[in-house]
Amino acid sequence: TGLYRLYSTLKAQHVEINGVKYTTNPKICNVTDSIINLTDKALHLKESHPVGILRDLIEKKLNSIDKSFKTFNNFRPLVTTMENFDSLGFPKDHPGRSKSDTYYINETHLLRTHTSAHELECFQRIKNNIDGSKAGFLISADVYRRDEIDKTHYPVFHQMEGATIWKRTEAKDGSKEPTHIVKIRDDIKSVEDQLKKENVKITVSDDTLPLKEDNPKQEYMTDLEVDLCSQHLKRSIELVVSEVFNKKITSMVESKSNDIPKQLKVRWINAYFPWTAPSWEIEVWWQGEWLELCGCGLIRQDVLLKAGYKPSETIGWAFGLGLDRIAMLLFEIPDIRLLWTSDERFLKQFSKGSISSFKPYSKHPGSFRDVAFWLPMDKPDVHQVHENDLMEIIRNIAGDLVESVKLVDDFTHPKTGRKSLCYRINYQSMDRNLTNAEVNALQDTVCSKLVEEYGVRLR
Ligand code: FA5
Ligand code: MG
Repeated sequence: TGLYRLYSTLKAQHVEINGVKYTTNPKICNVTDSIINLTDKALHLKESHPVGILRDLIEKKLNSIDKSFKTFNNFRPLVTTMENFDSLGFPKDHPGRSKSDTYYINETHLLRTHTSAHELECFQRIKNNIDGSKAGFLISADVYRRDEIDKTHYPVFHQMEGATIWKRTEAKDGSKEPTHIVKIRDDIKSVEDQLKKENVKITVSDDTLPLKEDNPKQEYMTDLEVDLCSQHLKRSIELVVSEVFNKKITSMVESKSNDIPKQLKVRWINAYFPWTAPSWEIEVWWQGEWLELCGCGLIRQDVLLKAGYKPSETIGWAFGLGLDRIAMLLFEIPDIRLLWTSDERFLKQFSKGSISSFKPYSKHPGSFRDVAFWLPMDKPDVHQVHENDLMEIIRNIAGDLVESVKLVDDFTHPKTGRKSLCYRINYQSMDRNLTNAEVNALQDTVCSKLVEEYGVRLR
C-alpha cells in the first residue's frame, strides 16, 4: 500500500480555474482544458453580448417591480457537491450527480450544473434584509453540463436564478388577515398592474391546478399562502417573459418579418425539483413548438432551515431561467457556438440594451466524416462508452470546429452479438473554410483517441 500511495501522489494532478489551483483526482476528473478555458469568459457580464444584453434586460424588469432583489453575478463556477446537490436535497443516487452528466475535478468539487448551487449561500446572505418583511436575490452565472453536440447544445450555458421570501406574521386580531398576507396580496397587485399598464398581450394556460398528489404543497404553509405565493411567482415570471418576447414581436412587426405570432402564448406545467414544492415549468409557444424557459417552485423549508432561518419563519419562491436559448431566438442566432466566438463580425453586431437580428456572414461549408467501430467484446455493455464521453473526446480534439455529432448506425451482429456504432461528425467552422487535409487530420486524431481510450476496433 505504501507503494500504491507513492504512485497516487505522483499521479496527483492540478487544474487551475479562475486563478485558483485545485488538486484533481485523476480517476474522477473529467474536466478538460477546452472547458476550463471557458470558465473565464463571463458572457453574462458583457454588456454588448446577446447573453449580457438579455441578462440586463431581465434584471432591469424585475428590479422595476421590486426593489428588494440583491444581485450576485460574480460567483465562480467551481462549487462543492454540497452546494450543487446536498444543500438542495438531491438524493444520493440522483442521475444528475453522475460523471457522465457532470464535470468533476475530484470527489468533492465540480463545475456547477445550475445556479441553484448558490441558493443556500444567498439565502444566508439576505437573512438580515428580511426584517423589512421581504427579501430576495438574483444570481446570473455560467453553468456546465456534459451533453450532446449540435446547434442548440453547448457544454456551457447561462442561467439566472431568482428568489423572493416573506416573513410570516400572526394575525393581531382574529378578524384581520396577518400582515404578510396583506403584503403578498399587494405585491401580486403591483405585478398585475404592471402587466396591465404595459398592455401585455399574453395568453396563459395553467393546467397545473388543483395541485396533484405528485406535486404536493408543504405542510407548514397554509393553502392561502401556497395560492398567493404561487400567484406572485407566476405573474412575476409572466412579466419577464412578456417583456422579452413582446419586445421581439414588436421588432418583428417593424421589420415585417414572417411568422409573426398574433399573440404570445405560454403555459404552466407541473414539474419536480428536490428543493421546491410545489414545482412548475413555464413554456412558450414559439415558431411551432413549446420551448422550455424556466423551472420554479415554492422553496422547501429544509433549504431555509439550513440557511439559518427559524422553523416556519419564512415562505417564498425560486426560479431558474435559461438565458442562451432565449438569446438565440431573440437575436436570431442560428448556432449556439456563435455565442462563444471572438469574431468581430459577430460581436460588433450587438449593442447594449437593444435587441437586433443577427445578420449571418458567409456560412462556411461543412464536411462530414463517419467513424464506425466495434465495441470491445469484453465490454458488451454499450454504456461502457457513454455517448457524452465520445462527445467530449471529439470536442476536445476539434473544439468549435465540430458543428454536430449524430449516431447514424447501431448494429448488433446476429451471430456473435458484437455491437457496432457509427457516428457522423460534421466539421464546420463559424469563421473560415476548412481544408480537407485539416479535417482528415482531426478525424484521424478522433479515431486513434477512441481506440486508445476505449479499445474499440475501427471498421
Ligand atoms: C434547473 O436547472 C433548476 N436549477 C431550475 C430551478 C431553479 C428550479 C429554482 C426550481 C427552483 P433545468 O435543468 O430544467 O432546471 O434548467 C432550467 C432552465 O435552463 C431550462 O428551463 C432551460 O431554459 C435551461 N436549460 C437547461 N438545459 C439547457 C441546455 N442544455 N442548454 C441551454 N439551456 C438549458
Ligand atoms: Mg427542465
